[in-house]
Amino acid sequence: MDDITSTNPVAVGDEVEIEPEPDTDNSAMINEIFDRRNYINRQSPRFLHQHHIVAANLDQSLMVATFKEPKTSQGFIDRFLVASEAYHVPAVIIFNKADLYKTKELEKFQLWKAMYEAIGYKVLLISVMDNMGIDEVKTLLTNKTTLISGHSGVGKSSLLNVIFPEMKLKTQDVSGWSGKGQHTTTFAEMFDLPFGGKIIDTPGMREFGLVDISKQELSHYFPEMRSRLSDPSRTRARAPWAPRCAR
Ligand SMILES: Nc1nc2c(ncn2[C@@H]2O[C@H](COP(=O)(O)OP(=O)(O)OP(=O)(O)O)[C@@H](O)[C@H]2O)c(=O)[nH]1
Ligand SMILES: [Mg+2]
Repeated sequence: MDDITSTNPVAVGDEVEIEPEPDTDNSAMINEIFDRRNYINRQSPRFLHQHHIVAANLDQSLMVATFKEPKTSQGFIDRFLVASEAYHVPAVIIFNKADLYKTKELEKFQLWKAMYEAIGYKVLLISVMDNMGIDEVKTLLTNKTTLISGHSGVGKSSLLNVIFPEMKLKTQDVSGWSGKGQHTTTFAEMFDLPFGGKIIDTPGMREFGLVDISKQELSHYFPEMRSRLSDPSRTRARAPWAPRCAR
């Protein structure tokens, strides 16, 4: 268990044993937290020596990114992918707000898609606004437990509302002043999907700080490095970070 250094001993997705509290309406006490199959954690933004468990017992994690309003950096995506690899959660990258992309952003998308697909990640281009690519996302979510994360304002809650309108999650415009999201979703919450599966909406993150990964270990969480690590001659022949330098 992570009860020593994590800011939240119980996380969304945890399986627990509860005991109803007598003389209360719906309150119960958690008696036991069962072992986690996996989880995603990140550095606590407030206490740098502690970590925060974003969610547990996941089948997959979706990183919602965009090139516009607000831009997602490659470093942010990579740190999220490393955390997913480290804790054995398959990750998918979804670029939203395609309706706002011009030629420059579309070219960049093609470049990044090729780069991430070459190392085994699924990459989708969608627009919640134009209802584009939504069926593919639904197929991806069916009968799975999925964590959805990304910066504030990228459209995580909007995506869930279009998939399942009864959810009626609160959404809010990206601030015209800062160009950033306004942290509309404030806590992680899990919902049952009508077509089978569960989805966890989370508050937007400014940064995704990695925890508990040593320098020596880090390369193991880059799929393109793993194959080179087992073959030293290839490591020398080509810089291992080459596949991820597209900007
Ligand atoms: N143009 C455009 N705007 C979108 C799209 N998807 C979402 N938005 C807008 O982006 C803004 C932010 O959306 P939210 O769903 O609140 O974003 P979020 O990722 O849940 O943000 P936090 O809860 O703060 O983490 C809203 O004004 C949405 O209407 C899209 O495909 N295209
Ligand atoms: Mg939200």
